[in-house]
Amino acid sequence: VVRPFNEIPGQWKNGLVNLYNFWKLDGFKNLHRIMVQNFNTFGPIYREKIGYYESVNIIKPEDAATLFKAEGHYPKRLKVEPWTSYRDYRNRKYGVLLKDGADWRSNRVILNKEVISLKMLENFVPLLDDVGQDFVARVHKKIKRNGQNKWTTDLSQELFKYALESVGSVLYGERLGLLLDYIDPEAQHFIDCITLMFKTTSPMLYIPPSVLRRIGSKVWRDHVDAWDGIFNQADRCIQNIYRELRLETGTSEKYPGVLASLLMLDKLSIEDIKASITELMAGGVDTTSITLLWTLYELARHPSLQEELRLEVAAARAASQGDMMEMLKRVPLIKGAIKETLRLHPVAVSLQRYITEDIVIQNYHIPAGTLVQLGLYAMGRDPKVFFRPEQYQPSRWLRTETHYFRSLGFGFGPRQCLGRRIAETEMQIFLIHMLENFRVEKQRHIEVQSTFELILLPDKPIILTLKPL
Ligand code: HEM
Ligand code: 2DC
Repeated sequence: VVRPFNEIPGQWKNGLVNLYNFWKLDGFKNLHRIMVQNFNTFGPIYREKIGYYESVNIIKPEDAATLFKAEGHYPKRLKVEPWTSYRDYRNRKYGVLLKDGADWRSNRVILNKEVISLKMLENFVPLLDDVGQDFVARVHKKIKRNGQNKWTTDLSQELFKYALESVGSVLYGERLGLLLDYIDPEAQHFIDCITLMFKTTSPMLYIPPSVLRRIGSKVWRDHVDAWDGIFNQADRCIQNIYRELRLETGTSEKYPGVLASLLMLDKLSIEDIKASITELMAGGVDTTSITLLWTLYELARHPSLQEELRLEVAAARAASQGDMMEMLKRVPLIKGAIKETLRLHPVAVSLQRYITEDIVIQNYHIPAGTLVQLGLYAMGRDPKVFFRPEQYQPSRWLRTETHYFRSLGFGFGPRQCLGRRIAETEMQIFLIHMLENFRVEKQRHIEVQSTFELILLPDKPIILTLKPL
């Protein structure tokens, strides 16, 4: 017999007491580890209430399948209130990230064609390949300048620039110039604002932003400043393209970028376009750059794997005579490495949906309307789900191990990451160019772990050494 909702194990009776305990455990930074602990204590399903935020948590791929079958026609995630509050406060429209219902769907369908369809890849690849080439040229130059034939550094700032340059070139069809010697201080400010925006979101997840706003708390004010900086910079980029488009005469052959394509298509209002382009630009920086940093870290820790990947890239280069579109079809292990990085170091601790129908998971009844979370970080490290989960093994994604609902770093279904295609391509191209040019090493033994700042980030700087081959 199916057991009732109220019998699901966990601590969900007193949200305020739980919030206090959570805060005492420094839970804001440790959310992912607390989730692992809860699964160890309660088993593969538990119910939880922290503050006013209530959910059922699951960890099994089979249960994830049940969850996503019940997501309905308008899949809905946990609402990140600080983000919607900011827009309400400043009277700005929600983009596809924050919209829900029919409005979300009609925008998303149009954006899908321009942003995530396979057809667009041939437009994106040459742009992203240029950025990749400029990045390695920039690293070579840094190495020449310091005169030691190697460069030891925390690459994160460089990777932020690479990521923003990549997503910018796809969105705007032109270069922002972030890989040049002297960069626009406004662009650097944009990067800093995104980091601050994520950092100030997590403490506000459990306390209503309206309360923090009323008491004039610093975290809310910093959050507003961060989003203001993001929107101002995105507005400047969007205005530039808009102006150029009006001055343009005749039709050029060149792919004009996502923004210009959407403007010419004329199916979304300008305000809707601006809102989603801003989200894409902001969503495209810390996500891919941190994933690339984790990947370089893993490659530095596994030198023979690094060589194996280098051989794959060399063979792909030879077989495709340098045509990047062709090359990307011949690097399965590179793609496995990215999946493997997202398994151990996911950007998102969890995936969530409000289910639209009653379901049964682990023999418990869960009513429609419940927020159900798949613990993505916990699942990636669960020995019942992955064989030897602690080992970084890109080849597991090529072999017979089942992949059923196991590769979920970008989410699932119609509400999955809109930037997925851009992110994957940008990361594959980065790794190809880096492996062709440098050996990555790391000093001594420093264990780096994740810390939760809305997205998962390394808890200390990752220092790597790049040596020209
Ligand atoms: C949504 C992960 C890069 C833009 C999401 C979601 C995840 C995710 C897990 C939620 C999906 C769901 O609920 O099923 C990642 C990872 C990235 C990445 C792991 C890179 C390693 C990017 C990039 C962009 C982007 C580069 C922009 C170009 C978005 C947007 C959404 C989203 C707009 C909301 C889509 C919607 O609600 O319809 N991402 N992302 N992401 N991501 Fe990403
Ligand atoms: C954070 O408990 C933990 O891709 C919360 O590019 C539940 C939650 C809800 C939504 C998730 C968020 C978590 C992590 C960051 C995600 C976000 C949806 C989209 C966002 C996964 C798991 C992200 C990083 C987007 C951000 C775009 C934004 C900067 C405009």
